[in-house]
Amino acid sequence: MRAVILLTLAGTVLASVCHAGEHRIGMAGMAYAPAMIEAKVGDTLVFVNGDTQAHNVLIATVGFSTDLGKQDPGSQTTLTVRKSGTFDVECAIHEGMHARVVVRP
Ligand SMILES: [Cu+2]
Repeated sequence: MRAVILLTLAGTVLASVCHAGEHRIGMAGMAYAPAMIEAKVGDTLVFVNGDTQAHNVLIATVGFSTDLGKQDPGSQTTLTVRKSGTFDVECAIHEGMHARVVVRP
């Protein structure tokens, strides 16, 4: 019984660590993966360029607009979301690269 309780507690702690509010988004093959991200206010998006070419994170949605600049292969950039809403991420270098982020309160 005690072991079950301890395992449950450990699971709860692990779960809270895993849900610490970080979302990793890969950039490779002309795509963000995942391309649909659900986050909460205060969460951090980590864009990881695992490709052999540079990419970019450009947000043109009103109220969320930002440009994280050219991102070289092997590098990562972070963006902490400060308010709820939905915005689109695009790569300024490659026209077809898109992702959508839904931020809940
Ligand atoms: Cu790109």
